[in-house]
Amino acid sequence: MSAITTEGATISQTLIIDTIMPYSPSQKPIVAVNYNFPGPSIEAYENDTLVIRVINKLAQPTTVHWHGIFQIGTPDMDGAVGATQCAIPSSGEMTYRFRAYPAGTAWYHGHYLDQYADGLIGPLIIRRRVEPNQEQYDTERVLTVSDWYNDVARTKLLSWYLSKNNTKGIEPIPDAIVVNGKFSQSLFVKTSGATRIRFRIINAAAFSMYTVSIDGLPLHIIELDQTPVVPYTVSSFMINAAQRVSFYVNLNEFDQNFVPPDVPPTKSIYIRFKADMDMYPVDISSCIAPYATPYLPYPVFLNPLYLAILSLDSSNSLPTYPVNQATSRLSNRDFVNRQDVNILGVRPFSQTNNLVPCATHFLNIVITFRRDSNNITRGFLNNVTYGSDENNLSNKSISVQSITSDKIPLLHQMITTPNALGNPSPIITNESPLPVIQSDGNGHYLVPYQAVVDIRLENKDEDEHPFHLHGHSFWIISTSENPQAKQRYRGAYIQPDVVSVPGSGWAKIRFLANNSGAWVFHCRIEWHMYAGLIFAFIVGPDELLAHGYTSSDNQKLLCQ
Ligand SMILES: [Cu+2]
Repeated sequence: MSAITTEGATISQTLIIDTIMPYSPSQKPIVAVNYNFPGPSIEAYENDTLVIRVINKLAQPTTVHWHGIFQIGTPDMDGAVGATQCAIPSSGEMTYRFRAYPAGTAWYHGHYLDQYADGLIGPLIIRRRVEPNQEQYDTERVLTVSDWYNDVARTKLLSWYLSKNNTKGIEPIPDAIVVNGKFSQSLFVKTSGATRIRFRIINAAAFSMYTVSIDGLPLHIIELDQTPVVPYTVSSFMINAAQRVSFYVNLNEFDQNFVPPDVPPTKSIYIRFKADMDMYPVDISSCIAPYATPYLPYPVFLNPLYLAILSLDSSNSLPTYPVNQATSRLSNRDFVNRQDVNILGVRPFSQTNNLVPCATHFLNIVITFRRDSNNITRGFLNNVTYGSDENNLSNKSISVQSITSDKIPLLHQMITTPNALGNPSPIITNESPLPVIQSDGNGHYLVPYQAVVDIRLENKDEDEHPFHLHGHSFWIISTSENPQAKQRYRGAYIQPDVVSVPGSGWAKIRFLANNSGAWVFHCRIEWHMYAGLIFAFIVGPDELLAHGYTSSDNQKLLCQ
C-alpha cells in the first residue's frame, strides 16, 4: 500500500508508451507502459490530483483513458480519442491532470484503436481514507486478467475481423489468458504471512469474460467497479470485460476437505480464471490443440482454464491436489454457492448515500449485428454503426455510408462551435411518457445538464455485451435476468460503470447527467467497439460554456 499522503496531495507519474517483446521466442510486440506489461499500478487517495505525463514512443499515435474516473471539470482529460482529444502523435506527449475521484479500483488503458488489446493496460487504485470493510483484511493483491493474442491486434486481428473474409463476423479468439503478465501456472501470488487478503480483480481483456474462484475458500465480495458493497459471499463470480471486483478471503476459512486425505498437506492453492467458452465463436472444448478451424487464419490454442498459485508459505510449491479437484468438490461447500453475472443481489454498502432519483428522460438503444452494404459484419446501435478513426468519431449508417469527419474532437466542437453541432433536444414521443433523448444521426445524443436518463439496452444479439459509460457511473435498475430487481432493490441499486447486457435480453440503467462534456458509451469488448457499438453523449453544453470552460493549450497543440 502507498504511504498516507495529506488531503489533496499531487501525485506525479510519467508513463512511457513503447513496445517490448518479453515472451521470447514470441516476436509479438506488446504495447507496454514503462517497459512493463501490464503497466505500473498508479495509486492515489481520493481527491488527490493526478498529474500523469504520457510520452508516446510508439510509431503510431496513442491516448490513455482512465477508466472509472469521472473527470468532473476536466472533460478533456478522459483520453477518448475523437470525443475528448486528438491523439498524442508518435514522439509526442501529453500531461493528463485530473482529480482522483471517485475512489475504488479503477484502471487505465489505451483508447486509440486497439492498443488496449496489444497490452496498454494498468491498474489505477484510488483509496479511501477509511475503506468500508477495511477491518476484514490485512493486505491486498491486484490481479489484472486479460486475453493474450499471438498476433498483433492492430495490424492483423482487427483488419481481419472487419474484413469481407470474416463472413460470419466472428471475433478473434484469444490464444491464452494472462494475469499480471504471466501465463497459466507461472504466477505465484504470495500471502506473505497474511491470513486475510483483499483481492482487486480487474478484467482488462479485449474480449473474454471469466469465472473467478479460489480453491476451498469463500470469496467475500466488498466492491463492484467502484461501489463498496455489503459483504456478499460466493464460491465464484463472473467478471466481464472492464469490470472490477474486490473481495477478501480469510485463509482460516479454508475447507480442509478440499485436499484429499491421500495427498500430502498442500502449501498452496489455485486461483482459477475460467474463460466463458459460450462467448467464443467456435467450440473450444471440442478442439485438441494444435488445430486450425477452417475459417480462422491463425491457430487457436486457448486453454480456457487459467491457474495462478496462491502460495501459503515462501516455497513457491504447486498444490499437492489434482487440478480437477475443484469441480468435484464445489457442490460440497457449506457456504452459499452462487454465481451471478451482474451480481444484482449485491447491495451498496452505504444505502443512505444512494437514493436513486426518478428518471426525467428516456432512451431506448437496440443492439444488433449484421452485414453492412460493403458486406462487412458490423454492430449497430439503433440502426447506426459507428467507427472511431484516428481523430474523430465518425459514423456509417444504413442510409449514409460515410460522413466526412472534420478532425475536431466533439468536446472541442462543444466549446468552439456549439451552434454548429445541431443536436436535437429531447422530445415527447409514443415511446415513453418521458422526453426521449434524440440522436443527430452522427452518433451524438444531446443530454440536458442534470437530466436523469433511463437507458434501456435491448440486445437482439445472442451474445452478452458489457457496456461502459465514460464520465459517470449509473444505477442498474433491472435486467432480463433479474426483472424484479427494480421493485426488490428500489432506491438501493448498485452503481457500477459497466453493465453486462444479457444475450438476447435487456438491461435498464439510469444515470444522472451531472458532468458536462462529451462522453462515449460503448461495448467494452474491443472488437465490438470497433465493429460499431459506440456513440457519444453530449452532456450539458450550455453548462460547459456558462463556466467558460476551455481546453488546455497542450490539447490544442495535439489537434494542429
Ligand atoms: Cu459487445
